Amino acid sequence: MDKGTKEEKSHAQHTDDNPDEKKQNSSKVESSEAEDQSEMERLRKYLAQKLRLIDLSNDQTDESQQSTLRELNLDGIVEYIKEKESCKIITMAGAGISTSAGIPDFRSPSSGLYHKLDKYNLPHPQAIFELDFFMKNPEPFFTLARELLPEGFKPTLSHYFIRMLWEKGLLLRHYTQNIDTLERVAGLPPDKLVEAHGTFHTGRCLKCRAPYTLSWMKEKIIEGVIPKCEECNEGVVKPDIVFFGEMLPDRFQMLADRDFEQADLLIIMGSSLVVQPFASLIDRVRSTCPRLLINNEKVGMQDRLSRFLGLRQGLVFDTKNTYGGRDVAWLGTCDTGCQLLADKLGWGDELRALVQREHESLNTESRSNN
Ligand code: CNA
Repeated sequence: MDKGTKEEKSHAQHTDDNPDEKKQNSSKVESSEAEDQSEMERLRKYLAQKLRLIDLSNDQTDESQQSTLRELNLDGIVEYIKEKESCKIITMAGAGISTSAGIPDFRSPSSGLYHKLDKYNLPHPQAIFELDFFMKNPEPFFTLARELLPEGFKPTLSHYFIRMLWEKGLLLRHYTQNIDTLERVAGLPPDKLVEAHGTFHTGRCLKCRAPYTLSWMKEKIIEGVIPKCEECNEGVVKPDIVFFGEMLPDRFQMLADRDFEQADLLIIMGSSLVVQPFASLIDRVRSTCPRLLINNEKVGMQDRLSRFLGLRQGLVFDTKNTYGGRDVAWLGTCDTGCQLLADKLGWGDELRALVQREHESLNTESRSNN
């Protein structure tokens, strides 16, 4: 490190001493860099074409290189929202928007559910959400369901921020991986909501498909009984959440196809962006659409192969990269990030008041139910 700094310094001194030589050296470096770059670009296109990875007739590279944000930070996003007339925003969320409500996520070290499944004696952590395993042994899932049931949990500030985007006429759609129904509790209308991994709100018998309500399933789950169908007396009633190996709801595919290409801004919150096909929704917005990640950690980043092949896959936070200029990572809790964003948009007090009002009314409701 020291050596490098010394060498850089001595090189700089040498060229400073002789401006003409410096100019010559620098243009030599630039032209060889330009040659390297165009060689790389040729190689990239050749490989991409050979591997049929991209349609070069519609190569988006040039468009992608234009920066759509003046500043690659929260202020740049705020300025963009304010300047864009009726900005169409899509929000995408994961378990991280609900952890402050007391519902653990999957993958956070130590607090995530995957670190607490030892007692269930599973072949691997995901088995608890695998259909094949559930059919053979539904007990671990229902034991866990008791912890996850939308009972007494209140939506977080992040949920109310999403509702506020809707109230301000800016929300094109909210896509959630969460099954906790907190978006509904927060008052987001069903037509603005896509529950990509289904929901606890309803359930179905796996044998005869008879439908069941949340309150019916909840009663059984809280009693510690596996919910059995009262129609056919045989099948287990499974909440309508999507297990690994199951298809996502039709609504997901249908709306994703038309929403993402219309979006002016994508906000991703509280997800590790590892579960597919949800994670790759981030690549379905236009190549100029800014993407803001609000999360404890950077996730969903472009891998080296995609970068080399010039594929529009993954988030690019490195501003030096040629495909940068539209992705912003704000690292911290979702609630802090949403409040900060609301403050900068001039809606901070309104959001605080909304959360307070709604929490008070949920407290009153739960007192009168007990
Ligand atoms: P995940 O894989 O557990 O990732 C959560 C991400 O959020 C991680 O990157 C965390 O660092 C981050 N995070 C956690 N808490 C916060 C916070 N307060 N502020 C900011 N960032 C935070 O969860 P995903 O949602 O990405 O994975 C998809 C799974 C999780 C879906 O199939 C869900 O059904 C499933 N899940 C849902 C819930 C729920 O409904 N609340 C709970 C647990 C798991």
